[in-house]
Amino acid sequence: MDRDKKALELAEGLATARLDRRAFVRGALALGMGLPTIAAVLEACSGGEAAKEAAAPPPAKEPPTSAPPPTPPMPDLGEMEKELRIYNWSDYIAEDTVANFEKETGVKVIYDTYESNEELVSKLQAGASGYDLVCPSGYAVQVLLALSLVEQLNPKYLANNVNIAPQFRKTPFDPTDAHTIPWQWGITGIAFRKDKLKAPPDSWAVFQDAQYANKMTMMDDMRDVIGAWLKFRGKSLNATAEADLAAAKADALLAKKNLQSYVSAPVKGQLVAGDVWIAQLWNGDTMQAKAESDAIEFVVPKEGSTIWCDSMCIPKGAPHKRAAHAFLDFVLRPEVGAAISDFTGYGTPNAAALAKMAKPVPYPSDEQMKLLEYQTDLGAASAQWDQLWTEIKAG
Ligand code: N2P
Repeated sequence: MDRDKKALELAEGLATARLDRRAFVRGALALGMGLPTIAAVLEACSGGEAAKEAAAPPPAKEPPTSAPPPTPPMPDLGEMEKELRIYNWSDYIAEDTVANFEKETGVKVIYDTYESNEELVSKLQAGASGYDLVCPSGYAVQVLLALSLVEQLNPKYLANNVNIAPQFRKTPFDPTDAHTIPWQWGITGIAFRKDKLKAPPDSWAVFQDAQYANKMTMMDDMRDVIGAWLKFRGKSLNATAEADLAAAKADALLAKKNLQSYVSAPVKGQLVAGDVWIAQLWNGDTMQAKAESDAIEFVVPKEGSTIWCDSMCIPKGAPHKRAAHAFLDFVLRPEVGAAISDFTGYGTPNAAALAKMAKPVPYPSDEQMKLLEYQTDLGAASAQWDQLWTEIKAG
């Protein structure tokens, strides 16, 4: 049986309740299905409610219309452990955050980094990762929840969660706020060296301009690369129509001839060194590079782009849950949250921290939001997106 047939069988199994969500995700990962696809199928089989919500900016917290069902009391987490293991995206925390936490609590922190949601999920799925805190993007949270790989948070230890801005509560991927604490939000766009270019780029078309061949990179990220080419043609970055995807593939292959590579955060060094002049990149990482070379600028292409939010959560079976909660409550302090976002260059979902930032990143205005889109359910076209990305990378 070929891969497409197997994928279809899995999706049907989920839709007809022959497979539960956990069994579906295990099978899909074993088949090599991408996380965006898995999240999309889960979304489709849940009636698409989350996707409808996610199409709009994060909703404000509404007061409950009826009394919530009684929940069993959360277990006490006991004494603070001596150690804490954190697994986070690279360059996504202030330089002294961990040291300050260690000094205050006496807890020893082991801090490792990753470059993609796929890397994170496969590490957790392999089991016994030993990590106590991780930071997936929205659709990866959904996959981890379906795999029962996330612990519920105990609000008793999170007094500072009152600082979280209403826009970042009750998100589509954690509708009851039971599992995640929002970490940073950001935007995908184009980083460039203004000293090397005749004019600043203002369109995704720049990646198809042969005069910059071998001086450009795009991110190693299916949703952002195909999404960029969809926006370029005036489509939603969640488009599923065959003709739209075919056009995106053609555009991506035209651009690929000019690219040095597909690379995400590590491109910063190449931008600073001047080996890369134009890179598809996130806004915060661009600001970090700019701190080393003032010639670096960031632009959101006129055709539009992606906005996203990543969240902290505790993997199932984490050995140091008390210390994990202590760290979350520590980073939810206004001054700690402000220091993190001042370093990363990303937006903070912490309203009290935003007020204290030296270089505040304001939430996008309604006008800017017209250019930005959250990634949502790809529906029946998910497998096609996976296939397209494979073809683009091989092409
Ligand atoms: C990495 C931060 C970007 C996270 N430096 C993208 N979700």
